Amino acid sequence: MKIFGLPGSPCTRKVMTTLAEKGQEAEIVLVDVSKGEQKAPAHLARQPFGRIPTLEDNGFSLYESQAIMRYLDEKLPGTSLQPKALEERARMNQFMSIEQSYLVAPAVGIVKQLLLGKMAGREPDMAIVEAAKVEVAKALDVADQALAGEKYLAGSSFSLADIDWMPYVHYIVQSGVGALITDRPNVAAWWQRVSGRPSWQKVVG
Ligand SMILES: N[C@@H](CCC(=O)N[C@@H](CS)C(=O)NCC(=O)O)C(=O)O
Repeated sequence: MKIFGLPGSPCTRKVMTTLAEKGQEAEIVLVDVSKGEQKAPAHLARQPFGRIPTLEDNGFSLYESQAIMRYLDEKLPGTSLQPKALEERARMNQFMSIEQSYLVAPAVGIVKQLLLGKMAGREPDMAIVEAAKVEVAKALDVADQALAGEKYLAGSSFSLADIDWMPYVHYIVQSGVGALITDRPNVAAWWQRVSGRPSWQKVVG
């Protein structure tokens, strides 16, 4: 199995964490987004939108990180990362959709201003940061409510929904606005719980 991606990218990390949960590894073929390699013809042939990651498995090629996560979970042996109970599975899907629809864009806004911008020596645009924080807070409030009395986003079991949220929560903390997490006690407890998992430690370590 090959993953065309970048180990530090959130979407690549989702796939790597899923693999680690299954006790598996794949070869990472670097696609360096800082050099624009995701827009090169060779990669566009794998991912027509010019994004990472893409999975290649024995001649089968698949992009979109959530689709890859589901494929790997269903293909590989080991504990399922998709709850059997219909309601929990539906809630897992709901939280994966929330991540794509409401969390990613503002989280990327924060990361670009506070983390990547800083690394490039640029002053952050705090108006963008503040607007993005409002949107991230909305998604985190929803998660905080769902996590009241539950250990994981889907309910009682760790699932693909948790893996899906972890990379951006990690980068929110890394961006210096970790109060967004620690101010929400259920999200904070969840983050402690999931970020200590060996799979995640392997991926970020
Ligand atoms: N919905 C896609 C999003 C992919 C995506 O946006 N990947 C980012 C890295 S996490 C990327 O390729 N960024 C470079 C770019 O936008 O050109 C997925 O989950 O695979």
